[in-house]
Amino acid sequence: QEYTALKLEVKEWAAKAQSKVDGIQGKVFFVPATLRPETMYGQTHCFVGPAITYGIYEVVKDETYFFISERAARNMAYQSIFPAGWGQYKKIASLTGADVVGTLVHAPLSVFNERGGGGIRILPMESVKASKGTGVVTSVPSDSPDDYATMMDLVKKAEYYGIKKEWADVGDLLPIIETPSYGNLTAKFLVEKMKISSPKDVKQLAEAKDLAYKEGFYQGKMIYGEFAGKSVEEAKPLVRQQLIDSGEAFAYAEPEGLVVSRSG
Ligand code: ZZB
Repeated sequence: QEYTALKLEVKEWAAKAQSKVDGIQGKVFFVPATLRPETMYGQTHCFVGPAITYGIYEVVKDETYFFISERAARNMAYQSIFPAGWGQYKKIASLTGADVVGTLVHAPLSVFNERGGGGIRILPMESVKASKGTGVVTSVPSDSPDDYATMMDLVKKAEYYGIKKEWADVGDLLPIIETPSYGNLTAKFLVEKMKISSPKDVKQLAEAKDLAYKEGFYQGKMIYGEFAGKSVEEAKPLVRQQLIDSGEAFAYAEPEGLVVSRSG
């Protein structure tokens, strides 16, 4: 699985994280792995698993650090993503997802940075898998049913989740992709049509995700951004390359996928 790993720079740490990051010089980036770089204009939040343990790993001493899962750090060490030697990586801090909830990060291309006072918020998502990608997930509720359902739940139960309601509630979503069957807010359309009422409706959400991927990729047309007018299929590699060229993203491969394709 070839992901686009995106660099979301920390602007302001959550209070609970502060003591654990004291003394770090340079920039720290949350690094979500995505298959949908063409949707990055609509990132509203970045999700972590509250119970997952993450690390802050050194990329360039006193300059650049990544907040990711241990597993992702190990994988990146074998993909020449860290300048240290092959297979080498260095953890300088350990934090749980719960520690970083509320942190403000700047998300490349997202129009929601401006609405959120210079960034978007790190929020909790129970269904984040530690064993997939980087364990960090960027949220695009216009086009990802999981993200839409999670965001609605966070808004509804802000107090239960221990977050400020305005962190979750970003106002009107940004239409990015127009599709013939689901309109221009595919995820909202599918969640409502399938009567998905909670992020715990995992079976239906998996089905909605499948439909959203297929319709978006094969029928979707960009209606926002530099590639507006192009098909999603055409725009996807163009947005990805633009993010990589600007230094805001890099390629990250999921090793399981490599093993499967090598052996069969
Ligand atoms: C932004 C985005 C926008 C995504 C979208 C999807 C969609 P998949 O689909 O199962 O192969 N993701 C990445 N890592 C994790 C994780 N550790 N736990 C849970 N979810 C994760 O996985 C790839 C997608 O799942 C990624 O692409 C990411 O969400 C999420 F409009 O990034 B995506 C219809 C989907 N639309």
